[in-house]
Amino acid sequence: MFRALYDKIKQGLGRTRDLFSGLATLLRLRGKVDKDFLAELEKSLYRADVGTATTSQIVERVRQAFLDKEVDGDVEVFVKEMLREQLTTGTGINFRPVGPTVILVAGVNGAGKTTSIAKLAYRLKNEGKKVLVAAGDTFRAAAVEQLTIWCDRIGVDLVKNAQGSDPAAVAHDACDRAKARGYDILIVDTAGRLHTQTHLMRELEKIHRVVSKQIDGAPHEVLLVLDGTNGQNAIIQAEQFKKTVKCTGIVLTKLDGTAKGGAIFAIKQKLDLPVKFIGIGEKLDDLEAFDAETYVEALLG
Ligand SMILES: Nc1nc2c(ncn2[C@@H]2O[C@H](COP(=O)(O)OP(=O)(O)OP(=O)(O)O)[C@@H](O)[C@H]2O)c(=O)[nH]1
Ligand SMILES: [Mg+2]
Repeated sequence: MFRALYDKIKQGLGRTRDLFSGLATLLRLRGKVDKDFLAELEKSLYRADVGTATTSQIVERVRQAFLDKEVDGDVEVFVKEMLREQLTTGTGINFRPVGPTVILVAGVNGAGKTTSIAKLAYRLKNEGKKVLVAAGDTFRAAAVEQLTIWCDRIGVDLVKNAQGSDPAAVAHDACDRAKARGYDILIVDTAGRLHTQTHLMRELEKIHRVVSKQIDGAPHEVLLVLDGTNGQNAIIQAEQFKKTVKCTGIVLTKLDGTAKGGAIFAIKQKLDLPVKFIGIGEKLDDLEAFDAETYVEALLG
């Protein structure tokens, strides 16, 4: 089971792995750690898109620990360990012991919010949870229909209203229903928005507020969906989102279609939010709980 998951993530990260292959090869060399080695290490970390801060930190620590020493695989272990340490392993969803756990999902247009919600609903349903979804994107034409198709396919219930209606009202109704009918999970979709669109950011705050009045401690999770193909450019957007709503974690999507998976290190460092899930494809089972050790092993193993 673990092996199958590892292979799947490894395959999903294929293009990023290509970018990390220089680093992987370097770490497997045996001999003395000298200035050339350190320069090469710096170059390959940088090329792998892990970000300047992480790169300098790793190079410096390797220099301190290994300069002029003969090494035999220990640098490889050391660097992998440091990369792992940079990433907090996602704790997954923090479930409430009683009553519905509310998960609000936000992000810019096309980041992969709705698809990730479908994948998450599918995953949670398979774990035996009673899942309700709220079609809080009443803005984009066909958004409700897209979510309806997904929910029908998965077999989970959906609360929706007409396009153009108030998304906070949809969230409100969904909370009522989740409480009344004993759902374990309520996942609220939202329209894509840019942090520069003040009215839409206000709307997101409103959804947040309405949900918090309906259910104790809600939203229990606010997942920010970031498009992995944007690499480190996703960071600025995320910083702005964080200012408007308190986020609890990140879903990093589309890692299967990009070589920019190394940006996860910079994302974690700059945002100080755990990556909770990664998207590695368009199918329902292409969302994986993020695990730092598996990720680093998949990049360099
Ligand atoms: N390859 C790949 N494609 C993905 C992944 N996640 C989402 N997509 C695709 O990205 C596109 C946009 O996904 P949506 O889920 O509609 O994105 P959204 O954030 O809800 O978009 P808006 O509601 O318009 O803001 C779709 O074509 C998805 O199939 C992923 O992990 N891998
Ligand atoms: Mg959507």
